[in-house]
Amino acid sequence: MIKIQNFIDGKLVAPASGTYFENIEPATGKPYSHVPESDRTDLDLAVAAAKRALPAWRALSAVERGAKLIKLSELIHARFEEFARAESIDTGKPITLARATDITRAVGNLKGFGEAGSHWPSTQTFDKGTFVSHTERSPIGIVGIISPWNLPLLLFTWKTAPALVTGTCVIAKPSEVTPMTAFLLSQLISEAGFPAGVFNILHGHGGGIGAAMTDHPDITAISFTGGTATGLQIYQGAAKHLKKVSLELGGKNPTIIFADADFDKAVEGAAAAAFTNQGQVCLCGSRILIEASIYEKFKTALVEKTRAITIGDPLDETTAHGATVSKAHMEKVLGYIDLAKQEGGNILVGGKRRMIDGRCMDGYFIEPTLIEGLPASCRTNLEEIFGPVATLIPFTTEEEALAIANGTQYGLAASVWTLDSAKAARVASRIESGIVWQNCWNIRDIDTPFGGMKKSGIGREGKQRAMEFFTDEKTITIWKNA
Ligand code: TXE
Repeated sequence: MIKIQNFIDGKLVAPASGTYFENIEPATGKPYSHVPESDRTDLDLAVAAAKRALPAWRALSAVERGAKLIKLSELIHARFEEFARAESIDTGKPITLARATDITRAVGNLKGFGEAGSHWPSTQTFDKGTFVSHTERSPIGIVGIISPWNLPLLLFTWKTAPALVTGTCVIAKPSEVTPMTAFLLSQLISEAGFPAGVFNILHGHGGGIGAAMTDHPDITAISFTGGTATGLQIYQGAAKHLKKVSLELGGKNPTIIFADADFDKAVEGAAAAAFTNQGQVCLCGSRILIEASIYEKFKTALVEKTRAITIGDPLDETTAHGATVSKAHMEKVLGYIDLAKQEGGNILVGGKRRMIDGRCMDGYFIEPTLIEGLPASCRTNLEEIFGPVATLIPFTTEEEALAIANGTQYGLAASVWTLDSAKAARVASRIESGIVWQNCWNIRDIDTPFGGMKKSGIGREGKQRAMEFFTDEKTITIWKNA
């Protein structure tokens, strides 16, 4: 049984309370590691270490700080397979996906933000003749990073890398459900050259150590990715201290298929958007809106494609669809399938837990599921399910598609499938979401702003936006004829 440790002040340490809880492998339902239950004592130690480290860390140039991130990316890359395997075991996701997306992008985040430090447009100058003003940015101090379980190392690095390169000291908490790759990373931080206290990692439950981070007066900002309900709690907790927050929350994203789309690519795109990572990506397209004239043909092709998805042991190279992340989450998703039936939905394919022989016989597998026959305004079509469940909704006009697409409290992402570029542009500009993909899905570029409208979040991440979040801006005005 692996014993995970916190990383405080440059050292791997046990939690002050000495308390640990079990970490379950979702593909087998069996515990395989122990996770520290950190509390306020651990947090105070981490904050004190960060305070000591901050003056020297912020005094370094962004290039010097970035070099340490680049070194960390190289160290992870050198142990790529170990990280990919750990991510697959911890989350239940196929190892092929952990390699292609999670670890590849984690390495890319560390390298990309490491390089960005030296050339982001952090200053501006305004020359008004008699006076000139310029702005400069400085790190906001000690920041808290709270990350989720669906893309553990990818999102952990996506948030910590910009914080570190801009000169803040970090206290980061990975999800208690998937702590393993952050633990592996913590073993490389000192070797990458980070001074003690700059980058601290605490493990534990959100309601305990996560809430304590939100409430700590010396943590000046919280960057969070997770569910909307948790985001709201963090927002309220942070408000007490007037803390800066960046919240990346849930989605109920539409995939809009017009009759003039490239049919085969749209079927493939809709399936990928619905089921990648067992539907546990905030960007997943869980509502598939299909123009009525091609509804039956599209439905038939999509059902066939969904039925062909290989479900199995995440460590098997041929598996395309693994386990959902936990028993509780599996039960939540199955509960939504029951709700869909009660609301009058017709299950076209899937709809059940999948039992698998051998090593994975007690794993948390759910079949990729498509449901039709539900009104756009029912709970199944309004609430985030965050599992391998998508609904099919016919529409007849562009206006109707837009009304359905915009008819939820969320506004994170959408994809639009049509070969009419004017229509694609029109629809994209009227969709209420932070990201719209045209004839593609989940193309993510580190340089572009990332985040949601409405209840999908506050603020934007991505290269420049993230670095702005972790810095404060100052204007200095100089009277020229003094
Ligand atoms: O995530 P939580 P949960 C959605 C998805 C899912 C739902 C709940 O719909 O079914 O959220 O998932 C920490 N103070 N998403 O409960 O709670 C927690 O420890 C401070 C969407 O597993 O949002 C973890 O590190 N921190 C999503 C992180 O918050 C707290 C990804 C995320 O956990 C806390 C995951 C508290 N009071 C779930 N409570 C996305 N946007 O990608 C929990 N945490």
